[in-house]
Amino acid sequence: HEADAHRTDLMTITRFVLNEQSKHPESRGDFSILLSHIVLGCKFVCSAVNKAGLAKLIGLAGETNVQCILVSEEDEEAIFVEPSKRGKYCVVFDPLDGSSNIDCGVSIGTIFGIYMMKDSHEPTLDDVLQPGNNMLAAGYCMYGSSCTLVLSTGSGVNGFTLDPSLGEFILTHPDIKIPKKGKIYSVNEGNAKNWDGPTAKYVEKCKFPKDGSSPKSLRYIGSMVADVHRTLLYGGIFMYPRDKKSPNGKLRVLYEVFPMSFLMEQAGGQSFTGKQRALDLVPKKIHERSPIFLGSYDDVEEIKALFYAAEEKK
Ligand code: P6P
Repeated sequence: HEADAHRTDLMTITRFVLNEQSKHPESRGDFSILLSHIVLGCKFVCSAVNKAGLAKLIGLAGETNVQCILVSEEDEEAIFVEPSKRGKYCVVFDPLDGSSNIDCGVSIGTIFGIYMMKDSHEPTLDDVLQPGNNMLAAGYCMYGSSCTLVLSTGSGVNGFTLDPSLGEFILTHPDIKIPKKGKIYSVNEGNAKNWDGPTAKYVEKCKFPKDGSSPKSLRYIGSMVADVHRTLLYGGIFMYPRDKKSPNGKLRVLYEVFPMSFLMEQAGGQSFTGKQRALDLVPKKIHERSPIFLGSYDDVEEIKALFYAAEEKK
């Protein structure tokens, strides 16, 4: 039967990654091996998180390392892989973003980005202090009612859902495109007292539109992966602005802002820091923060206009 035929022709993330690799005949497969290790890590975290409380996550010691530098939100210093196991890629990641939400069952996630080393000599921090434009791939895995992995390797965005009976991620959201405009704004209104002018003006516009349109809905989960995933699928804007207490906002450039900005642009949206296109940022420190406004193209365009108008008045 037609339905059964589809069931046997499952597009798994493994097949998807290998299909991508076949588009680069010169590649030796290191990138596919790296992605498959990241996918394995996400499956491991998914099973641990689903045990309603994290057992101590022991490291997944991979035999063949194909990366040379690892930057994790959990580690103050970058991790340099030992020379014998060194590859040509660098991975920046937040292994469990939003982990303060675990106890109340709110969706949390892993966020990652992949760079190619600048040159194949001794790796240095410069290999990860690259602009977001240089990222080769980015993605997140959301641990919620289902385990969903959203990935881009530079030619669009695809979503995969873990089928626990197979232990495989199956392609469920092919070629995700974010709606050009949305009806949702997502920000922690509790910081409103300390917002800068353009942010306050934009949120005011969302709540009391002057053009007679209906107000936007506020949705804020306080877990970046969940807020961004909803924004990607339903449209709208997600913001973590700067404020008087945190002049660079709260979210980290390398493993929160860049990967989510990469995905948004690949899905037809955009991502802005209040000053510039987020992916144009060049980080100077591995745990640097930046304000962020990302989501539907037209919604971000509106807040950009308010920031640029405020610049002009200075
Ligand atoms: P606030 C979670 O702690 C996190 O890093 C992101 O996942 C989330 O978007 C943000 O912080 C929430 O921060 O200040 O609104 O609680």
